[in-house]
Amino acid sequence: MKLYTNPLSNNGRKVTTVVHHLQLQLDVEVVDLSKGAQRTPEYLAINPNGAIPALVDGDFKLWESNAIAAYLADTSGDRSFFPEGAARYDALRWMFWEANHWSKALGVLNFELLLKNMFNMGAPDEARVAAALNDVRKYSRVLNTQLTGRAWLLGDNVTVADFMIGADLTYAAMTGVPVDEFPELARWLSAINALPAFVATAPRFG
Ligand SMILES: N[C@@H](CCC(=O)N[C@@H](CS)C(=O)NCC(=O)O)C(=O)O
Repeated sequence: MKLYTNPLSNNGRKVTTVVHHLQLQLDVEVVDLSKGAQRTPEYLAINPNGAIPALVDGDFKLWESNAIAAYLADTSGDRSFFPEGAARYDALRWMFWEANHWSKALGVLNFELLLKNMFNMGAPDEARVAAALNDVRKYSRVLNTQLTGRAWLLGDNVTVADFMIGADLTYAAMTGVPVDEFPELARWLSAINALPAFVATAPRFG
């Protein structure tokens, strides 16, 4: 199996944390997004969206970070990390929520407050930042409620859904995500960041 990713990407980290947690052996190729390696014809044949992460397992090509994470979690057979039955749909519910709401709101903050500066793309659009912060607060409230009385998102065991939602917060401190306004979310994020998979995949600059 081969994973195409980039160590600075949240979406990449969603998968590399899973790889680390499940101790999977696979080849990893870093796609240099700053040089446009995601838009070469060879890479577009793997992911026509021109984005990382992507996974190749024999003839099977898979893109979308949540789908890759679910595939790896399922094929690993770890039923605590990716449960069966109704709990699986509970995990998937949170993963769809992550893709549709959580990652989008946080993605605006990452773009406006980090990427624009990194790539000399001008000043942050303050109106977009304010709107995204509104959304982040709205969704943080949802998470805070869900985490009240639960160690992890689904209960006693950490699951792939925690990993997806947690990896989106990679740059939370740098972008001023108001995690401390939500005590259960803050408690959970500390626990996520202390997991060996998250320690090992924390982005390193320079
Ligand atoms: N929904 C996709 C998003 C993938 C994505 O946007 N990846 C970014 C890095 S975080 C990327 O490769 N961007 C390259 C580009 O847009 O040129 C997923 O979850 O995998």
